Amino acid sequence: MTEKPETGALIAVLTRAKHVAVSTGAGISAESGIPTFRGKEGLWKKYRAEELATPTAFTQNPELVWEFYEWRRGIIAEKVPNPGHKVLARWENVFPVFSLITQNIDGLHQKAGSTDMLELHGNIWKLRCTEEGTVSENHQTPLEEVPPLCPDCGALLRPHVVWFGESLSPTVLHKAFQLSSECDVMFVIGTSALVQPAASLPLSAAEAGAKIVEINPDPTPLTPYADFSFRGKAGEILPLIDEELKKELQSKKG
Ligand code: BV8
Repeated sequence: MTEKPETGALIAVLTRAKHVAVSTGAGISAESGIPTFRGKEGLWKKYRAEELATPTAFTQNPELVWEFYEWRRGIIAEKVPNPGHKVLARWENVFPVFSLITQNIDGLHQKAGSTDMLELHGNIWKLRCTEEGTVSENHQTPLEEVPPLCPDCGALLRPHVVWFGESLSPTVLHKAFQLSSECDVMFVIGTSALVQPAASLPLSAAEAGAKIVEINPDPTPLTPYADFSFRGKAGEILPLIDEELKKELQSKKG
């Protein structure tokens, strides 16, 4: 990052905020070494989402889809949260109400200490029985058998994630839009703002009067709607904002 971004106006908003929401995408995990989807080294460059992260692909070739998820599980398993994740974990106890909503399935927010969040698209460390619908946690890398089978009924297990063309959990989606309409500020961090319905959350927040803060090295379709736009990396920008916020809250305490 070249110059220190101007954060004064944002800090003034944050110290008055009652409810701060944060929506994250793959970019928040980029500095942890997890490839994003659309970046130059993006996951989708090697694979096409439509070929792999879809129910059709899984029905047609569960082995191939599982190879894709095994490869990602292997990458994610050894990665650790970066300073951006850690600031968001701290913010759970800084604002009167704090909500974290993520599109990511890597579990790094939990590893950083975030305890209460909405995972819009599921979690790569959870498996779901295709027959019984039961969900289990499994951190084995590599898996003992690929594709994994349900120990109870023998049916195929699938990643407990939302694929393209699949609906999100109505409960999770309803809660995400409710939080978006209630917050005073919504940070939108590390997302290309292309995938729906996640990309509509900040617009819903803005319509309800929230200030929108975007953190992204690149502009996105959301940028024109952002009240504050920081062109940079989450792992650098968030600690800067957090430092200024700490100073301001300390000075208010006297
Ligand atoms: C659904 C889990 C109803 C699996 C994922 C309306 C309009 C148009 C299309 C649709 C629509 N409604 C539904 C659709 C279809 C589709 C969709 O949105 N398609 C897109 C491509 C147009 N949506 C769906 O299918 C959704 N289902 O709506 O159900 C329905 C049912 C049937 C038919 C139609 C509708 C389900 C979507 C969920 C798909 N599952 N993940 C898996 O991961 O394997 S999506 C997956 O891709 C991620 O979870 C994430 O959501 C998305 C990737 O987006 P980003 O996170 O933004 O990542 P990306 O790489 O794109 O961008 C990274 C950003 O970070 C960049 O901007 C970069 O600049 C920035 N960055 C990089 N480094 C840093 C950084 N930022 C900060 N710091 C850094 N250091």
